[in-house]
Amino acid sequence: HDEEASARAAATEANTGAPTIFDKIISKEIPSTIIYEDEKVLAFRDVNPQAPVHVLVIPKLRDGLTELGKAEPRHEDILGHLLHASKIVAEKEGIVDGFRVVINSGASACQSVYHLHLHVLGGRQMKWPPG
Ligand code: D5M
Repeated sequence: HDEEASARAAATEANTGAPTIFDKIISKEIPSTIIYEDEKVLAFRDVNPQAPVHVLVIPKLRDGLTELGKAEPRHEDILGHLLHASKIVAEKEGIVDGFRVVINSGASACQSVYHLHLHVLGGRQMKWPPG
């Protein structure tokens, strides 16, 4: 329970709307392994993979989307674009026949980076319910 409490505390601490590490990944100041990129989104491998395939898909422009729980009607287009980009990533990674897309929103979900991101996971049998 200590571990859970500290993950939750770190997630709360991180939720400031300040720039995140993903800005530096978008600007390529910090290297990442890019799987897919277009004018609106960037997809790159997660540094702490939870499955053989674990890719993050993010909007290049955060535009207030620190977390899914902050989504507004103006975000509908980018939200759809991110979901479709996740399918392109799954195809490119050879897991389109079985994959999972996860969005952690907020401290209770242990979100740690406050720039919306979709986790694309696959390459193994996924379990349900998730933790
Ligand atoms: O997921 C945030 C994810 O971001 C977590 O799985 C690690 C990943 N991460 C953090 N820093 C990096 C860098 N530099 N490259 C790639 N991936 C990174 P959350 O849903 O917020 O818990």
